[in-house]
Amino acid sequence: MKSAFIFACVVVWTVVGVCQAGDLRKNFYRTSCPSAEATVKKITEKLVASNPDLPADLLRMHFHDCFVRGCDASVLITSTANSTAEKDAIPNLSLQGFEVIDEIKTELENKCAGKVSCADTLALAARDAVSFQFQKPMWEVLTGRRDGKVSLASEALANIPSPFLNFSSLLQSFKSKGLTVHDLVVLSGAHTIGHGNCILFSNRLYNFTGKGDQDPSLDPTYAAFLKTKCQSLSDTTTVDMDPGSSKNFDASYFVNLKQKKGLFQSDAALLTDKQSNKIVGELQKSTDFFKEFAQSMKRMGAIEVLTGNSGEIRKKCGVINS
Ligand code: HEM
Ligand SMILES: *[C@@H]1O[C@H](CO)[C@@H](O)[C@H](O)[C@H]1NC(C)=O
Ligand SMILES: *[C@@H]1O[C@H](CO)[C@@H](O)[C@H](O)[C@H]1NC(C)=O
Ligand SMILES: *[C@@H]1O[C@H](CO)[C@@H](O)[C@H](O)[C@H]1NC(C)=O
Ligand SMILES: CC(=O)N[C@H]1CO[C@H](CO)[C@@H](O)[C@@H]1O
Repeated sequence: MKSAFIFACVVVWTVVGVCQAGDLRKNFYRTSCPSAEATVKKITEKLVASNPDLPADLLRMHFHDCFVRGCDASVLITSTANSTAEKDAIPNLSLQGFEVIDEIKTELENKCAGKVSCADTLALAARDAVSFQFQKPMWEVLTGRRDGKVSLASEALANIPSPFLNFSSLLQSFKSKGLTVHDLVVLSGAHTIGHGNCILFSNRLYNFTGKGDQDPSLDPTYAAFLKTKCQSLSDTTTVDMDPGSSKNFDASYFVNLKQKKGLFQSDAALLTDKQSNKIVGELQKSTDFFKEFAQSMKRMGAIEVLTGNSGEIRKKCGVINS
C-alpha cells in the first residue's frame, strides 16, 4: 500500500513536478526532524506548568485555525498594512497563546530550520497541553500539515461559528467542514475547560427576546448564579464554562448540559435536535467521551490540510515567507 503510494507519487512528480501526499501520517518528521514532537512536548509542558489557562487557549486556537482555510496556521498570521488577518477578527476575541507557538517554533528552527510547519506545531501543542494538564494521552496527532499563505479577518467572521447560533446553523457550519452531527456534539465537549465572556451570553440572563426576559432553556438557579458574575448586558467579565468542573477535562460538560447548564446558546442548542440530544445522552461518562473526542479531534485536525508541496513551511509563524 505504502510502496504503491510512493510509486504513484514518483510518477506524478516526474510528470507534473508536484507530489501532493494528501494524507497526514504518524510521525511525519521521523527523518526530517526526529526531535520535533519531543521538542513541542517539552516546551509546551514547561509553559503549561506555569500557566494553567494554556490548554484551553491552545485547544480553542487549533479549532479556530482548522475552521478557516483548514488547519494551516492561518490563525497565527499577523495583520499587515494591507490586510487584516484572522487574528484581528471579532471571533478571535480573547484568543491567547500565540507567544507559546512562537517560542516552540524558534526552538524548532534552531534544531531543523525550515522543516516543521506552524500548523503541525499548533496541532501538537494543543494536544500536549491538554494531555499534560490532565495527565493522560488525550488524542493522536498525525503530522505533515503545511502552512497557508492567506489569512483574512473576513473569513474568520464567516467560518467561526458564533455562540448565538441555533442547531441547524451549527450543523451547517460543521458539515461545511466535512464534520458530522456526532463531531459537533463531541467537539463541543471541549467546553469542559476554559472560560467564556459575559457579553457572549448575558442576553440569556437579561434580555432574551427584547422584553427584559431570561432564556427559558437556561436552568434558573444557574442563571441566578451567572447574574452575580455578569451584572449587565455589557459586562465583560469571564466565567468558567463548565460550572464546578472547568479545571477538569471530563464528561461533566454533557452532564451539565443535560441539566440546562450549558453556557452559550450554541451549547443549549445541542439539546434542541432529537439526534443531537441523544448523542449528548451517550456522552455522560468520561471514558466514552475521551474515546469519541480522540476520533473527532483527528477529523477536525485533518480539515482541508495542505500537504506535499502545497503551501510552505513558514519561518516565523506570524509572517508569510517572502
Ligand atoms: C460548536 C461551535 C462552537 C462555538 C459556537 C464555540 C464558541 C466559543 C466561545 C464563544 C467561547 C468563549 C470565548 C470567549 O469568551 O472569549 C469558546 C471557548 C472555548 N472553546 Fe469553543 N465553540 C465551539 C466549538 C469549539 C470546539 C470544536 C472546540 C475545540 C475542539 C472549542 C474549544 C473551546 C475552548 C477550549 C474554549 C475556552 C477558551 C479559553 O478559556 O481560553 N470550541 N467557544
Ligand atoms: C501594500 O500595498 C501597497 C500598494 O498596493 C504596496 O505598495 C505595499 O508594498 C503593500 N504593503 C505590504 C506590507 O504588503
Ligand atoms: C436558525 O438560524 C437561521 C439563521 O439565523 C435561521 O434562518 C433559521 O430559521 C433558524 N432555524 C430555526 C429552526 O430556528
Ligand atoms: C432589550 O432589548 C430591546 C429590544 O432589542 C431593547 O429595546 C431594550 O432596550 C433592551 N433592554 C436593555 C436593558 O438593554
Ligand atoms: C489576540 C488578538 O489578536 N486580539 C485581537 C482580536 O481582534 C480585535 C479586533 O476585532 C483586536 O483589537 C484584538 O487585538
